[in-house]
Amino acid sequence: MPKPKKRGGSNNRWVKKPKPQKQQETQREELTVQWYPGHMAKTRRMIQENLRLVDLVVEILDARIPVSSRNPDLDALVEGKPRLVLLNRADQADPALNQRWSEFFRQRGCSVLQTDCKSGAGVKAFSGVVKAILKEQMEKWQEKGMLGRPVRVMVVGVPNVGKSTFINRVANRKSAVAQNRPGVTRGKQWVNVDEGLDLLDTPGILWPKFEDKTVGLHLAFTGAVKDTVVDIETLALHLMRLLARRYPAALKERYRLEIPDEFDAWSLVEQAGRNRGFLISGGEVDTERMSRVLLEEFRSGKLGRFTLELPPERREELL
Ligand SMILES: Nc1nc2c(ncn2[C@@H]2O[C@H](COP(=O)(O)OP(=O)(O)OP(=O)(O)O)[C@@H](O)[C@H]2O)c(=O)[nH]1
Ligand SMILES: [Mg+2]
Repeated sequence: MPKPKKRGGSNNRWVKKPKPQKQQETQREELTVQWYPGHMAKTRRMIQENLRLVDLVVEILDARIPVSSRNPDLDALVEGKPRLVLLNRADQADPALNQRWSEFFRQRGCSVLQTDCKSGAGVKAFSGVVKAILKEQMEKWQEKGMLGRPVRVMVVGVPNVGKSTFINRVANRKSAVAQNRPGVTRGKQWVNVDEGLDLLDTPGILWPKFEDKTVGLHLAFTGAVKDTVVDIETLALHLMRLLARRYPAALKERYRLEIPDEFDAWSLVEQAGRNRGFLISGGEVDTERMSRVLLEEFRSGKLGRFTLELPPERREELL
């Protein structure tokens, strides 16, 4: 088994460097993901400062990882503000689990919407839901004669979850820059939807330390963490292991993998690379290329629709 080649993320002090040795289940490489650059701490302060200007906070979660994409600091950060949870990227997540997650949040008294901002599905319901949440407050405004006061909404979430795309969908125009990589939005931006609604776009934020390593991994799988701060081959190894346990049929179909009951995740990466014809001199598999392809095909949805986390009572099963 060849040694993993190039290793990324060399200059990030938060990343524990994996040992340069064969990647096997028995010598599993640890990968500790951390990414909390200065602009996230700055955004945190900006969110706090702007809170008094808004009537409601939209918390956008990634439907594929509703636990890991929930900022544990958010409750303290937006204390008391009415909140709406969006399960975005619903088109990339397991449909049955989208339903279960929506029920989970509803049972806990949260308003929740499933959205696919790529196609716009689910977005139409947004303004009605906001009005329903703010009904009493809006009636008070009317009593006070504050006619025409627009509803102001702040949109928050982890990097790359789709905040700017969501805002563009609601506004029906490309006001906010949206791209498929984390850390695109760098400052606050108000977007006026119509005379009744203003949306505030914010840069994606994470938090200083992931208490659970799985959280960091899941955020890195989905593209909420910059790829340059993690080792791509180690990340792919972990993703391969998780998918081989949970969604083996998708791997079998896309990469023609044979997955035994007792499998070695790194061998599966190699097997997939070989089947794809990713070879380098001497017939070795280009595992770095295969690792990038696996992550890209998972993130783009080419591999299928996956939800990596179940509602909490059964979450242990997936970790
Ligand atoms: N498939 C799918 N892709 C989406 C969805 N929402 C957003 N995207 C894509 O995700 C990528 C990131 O979207 P952005 O809107 O830039 O994400 P963001 O949360 O503003 O990211 P930052 O500003 O970096 O924090 C873009 O390529 C979008 O097209 C969705 O519901 N489904
Ligand atoms: Mg953005």
